[in-house]
Amino acid sequence: MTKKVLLMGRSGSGKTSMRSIIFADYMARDTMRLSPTIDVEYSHVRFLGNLHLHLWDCGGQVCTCADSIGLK
Ligand SMILES: Nc1nc2c(ncn2[C@@H]2O[C@H](COP(=O)(O)OP(=O)(O)O)[C@@H](O)[C@H]2O)c(=O)[nH]1
Ligand SMILES: [Mg+2]
Repeated sequence: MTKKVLLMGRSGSGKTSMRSIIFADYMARDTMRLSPTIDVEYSHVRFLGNLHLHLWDCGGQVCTCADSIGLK
């Protein structure tokens, strides 16, 4: 099964931290070093066996993000 996951929300709210901890085995303290996401960081992960997730980690610039995923 393949799913698209959009991580959207205010800059600094913890989207990239959440992605890094869940999918890239980051320790919580390592997220202190993350820099703000510009535009969209796309990645593909295989999760829980056969679940393919297309992760769209959107920056806080909502207009840019909406543009990137074709919402405007
Ligand atoms: N106190 C606290 N800090 C957090 C939490 N989640 C993320 N942070 C910190 O907030 C900052 C911004 O996180 P980031 O994941 O880059 O936010 P994003 O802009 O939504 O991707 C980082 O320094 C993180 O370490 C949380 O649940 N609690
Ligand atoms: Mg981010």
